[in-house]
Amino acid sequence: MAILPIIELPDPRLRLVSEPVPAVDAAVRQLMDDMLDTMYDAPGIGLAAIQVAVPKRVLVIDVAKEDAPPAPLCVANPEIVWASDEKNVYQEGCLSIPEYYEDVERPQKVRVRFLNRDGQIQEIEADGLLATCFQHEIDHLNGVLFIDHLSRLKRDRVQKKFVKAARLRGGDE
Ligand code: GNR
Ligand code: NI
Repeated sequence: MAILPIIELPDPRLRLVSEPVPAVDAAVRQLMDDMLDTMYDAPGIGLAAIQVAVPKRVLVIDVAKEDAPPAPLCVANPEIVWASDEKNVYQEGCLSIPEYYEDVERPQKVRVRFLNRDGQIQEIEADGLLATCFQHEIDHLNGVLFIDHLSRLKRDRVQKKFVKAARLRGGDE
């Protein structure tokens, strides 16, 4: 059990394209478990490995309501094999862009194929918040952040705010 530090904008590692894992071995399962601990601690409903500075195509999700039992999903090498034409708007946030929230439009439903924690191929048809979360996390694996789906004005404003905050904090100390 380990809570890992979460990297934040403007850390350039958030822009890396993560590498597929060759298989779900003990090390990948350990990473998934540490990511779940980190996500629940934050708290968040999803986390991509690059957010804990690991450039592998691994993510975890749990969109269960607070009063419901936990429903963790451990995902490696996900592929969106189908997306609906219908779109949905959710107010998104990101643990790597703290305290910033904005509406993002994405396909309402997606079918995702991935390797689960047992290394088996699994497919899920996700709807609503789960579909949004899968797309947000898969974006991270490709170096894409939710602010990339906003207008350039909004994105530049957020980027500048975080660059300035990092400078005041002592950026690369
Ligand atoms: O905790 C999170 N909440 C959230 C809300 C709406 C859409 C996406 C998310 S994911 C986010 C955690 C995170 O940054 N995952 O990468
Ligand atoms: Ni995020």
